[in-house]
Amino acid sequence: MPVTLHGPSYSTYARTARLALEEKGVAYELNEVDILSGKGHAPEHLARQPWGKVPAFEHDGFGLFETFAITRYVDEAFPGPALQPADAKPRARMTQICGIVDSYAYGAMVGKVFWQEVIVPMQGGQPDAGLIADGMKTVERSLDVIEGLMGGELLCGNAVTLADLHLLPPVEYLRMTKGGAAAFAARPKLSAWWERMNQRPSVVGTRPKLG
Ligand SMILES: N[C@@H](CCC(=O)N[C@@H](CS)C(=O)NCC(=O)O)C(=O)O
Repeated sequence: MPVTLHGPSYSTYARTARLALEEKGVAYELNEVDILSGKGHAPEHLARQPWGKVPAFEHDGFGLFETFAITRYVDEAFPGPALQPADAKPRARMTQICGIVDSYAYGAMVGKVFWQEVIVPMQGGQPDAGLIADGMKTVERSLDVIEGLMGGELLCGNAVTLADLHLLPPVEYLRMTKGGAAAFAARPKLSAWWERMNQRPSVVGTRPKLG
């Protein structure tokens, strides 16, 4: 049953899909589509993901894109520990946190704060302080809301769920920034969550190498 994930190891969304595969114990091939050099818009990738984004996923000829669809499919199609709560309320909470990451947190944490503070200087540019300040407002709100929703040692109880796997990759990049690290350290429940998640082999094994 061959499984392929198309996306570079530095992509947060691709990492979320890989975390789901690793937590389920599913063997997969990683095809490192380098979006930073424009490979996302090559015809063979556009055939998998019409917007040129990553990740895209294949299982036995079944193609899928959109990370939440991929992680739910991985959880439901393969044996291994369940990554979604069975009960309606914690399951809805999990979906809500994944939605918050998609709609608000990712864009601020990665698209604004991390990009301006880490990637722009790596490329020889000058960070835009206005974009960082704007991003930090959404980061602070996102962290407060998610910490307020936390229902156990991890985001949705004491077992790992898709909510943990969707939040962790953007948080890893956020914590590489000065303001982001301070904002994160100021949230005790999320800080303890990070320490717990950080011990998981899936998290250690998919850590991006930058630079
Ligand atoms: N809605 C998409 C978002 C994926 C996404 O934004 N991926 C980023 C990398 S982490 C990307 O491909 N960026 C390249 C681009 O926007 O052109 C999903 O859930 O898979």
